[in-house]
Amino acid sequence: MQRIFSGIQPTGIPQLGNYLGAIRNWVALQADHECIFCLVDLHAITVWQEPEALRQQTLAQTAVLLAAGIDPKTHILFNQSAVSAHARMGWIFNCVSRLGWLNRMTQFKDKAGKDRENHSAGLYVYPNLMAADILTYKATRVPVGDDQRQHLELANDIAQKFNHDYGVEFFPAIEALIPPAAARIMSLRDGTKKMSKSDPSAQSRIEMTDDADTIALKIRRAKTDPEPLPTEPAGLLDRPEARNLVDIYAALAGITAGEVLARHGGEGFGPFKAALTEVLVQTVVPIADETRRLLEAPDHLRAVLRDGAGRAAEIAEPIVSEAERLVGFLK
Ligand code: AQP
Repeated sequence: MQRIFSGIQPTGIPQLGNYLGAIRNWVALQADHECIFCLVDLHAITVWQEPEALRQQTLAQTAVLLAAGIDPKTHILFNQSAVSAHARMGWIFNCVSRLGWLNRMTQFKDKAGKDRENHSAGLYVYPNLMAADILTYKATRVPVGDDQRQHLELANDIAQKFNHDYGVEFFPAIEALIPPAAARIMSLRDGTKKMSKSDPSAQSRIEMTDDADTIALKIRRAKTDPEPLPTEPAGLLDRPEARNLVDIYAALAGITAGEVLARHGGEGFGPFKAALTEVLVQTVVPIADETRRLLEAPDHLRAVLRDGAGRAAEIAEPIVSEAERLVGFLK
């Protein structure tokens, strides 16, 4: 059985893009993989987090993941900082990875923008830590959204360079599992920007704890253009907001964009948004309700994470110790 590692940052409430691009896929992969799911709090602090908010968000994300169907008994769910192997392997990889490789990472450029000098060094070396997260477990498959493709290529480069430098076949190759539909859900306010849990505007995203009224309001306010929906996907090419809403509908209903347009092409956005709200409510509201119920028992959530961290450390410790020995650290 192949081992999967995947992570999510506790930087806010998971949004629809996290769900359709990652979490939903994680739930399905549990059937035939050994899965390690991680709330990556070390990554979260690469940008400023209020300490108490970070703790609360870690618990809230745990609740959303459980509500969405993650099984913490058969698989492993924990927060990254509770297993020191990540930081140790991360440091080794900081020394294996090359500045030239990091300079090419588009996510850093997007997040840092023009104000590059004022961002943390952690944000810059984030992809090295991400490689460490995966390779600390010698995981071979990583389910992620399309935005993480470049980081996984870098992780493979780091693994290969480590193996080459130390003359061993220690780390395996990693395969990205990117869902074909819903690979990238865009902001409801700007169809050229990805939906993000830390976007300052809550109107830009559907949160996985939103109730039916909130969802309806956000979709009613979602940016669109004045034209009716086209009848063919080609008609969506230069209409990013329309395309995003069609993609969201398609991903939720498990059909293609072409099939959505076969049903709704020619409609104005009023009726289409009503239909979209309905499929969104069907998916999001049961998860939101269960999340609220789980959040009433934070001690149970903490116990789930503690148990997961213990089991994660059992896998990670021998691998990071061997990497340290290969590097030449005196044991
Ligand atoms: N808009 C998206 N569409 C599809 N997939 C997405 N993912 C994130 N946004 C979208 C996928 O969700 C997983 C977890 O992401 P993350 O929390 O580790 O970091 P992120 O990609 O930076 O997500 P956010 O919501 O945008 O967080 P912030 O606002 O903190 O930066 C990943 O597999 C990602 O591909």
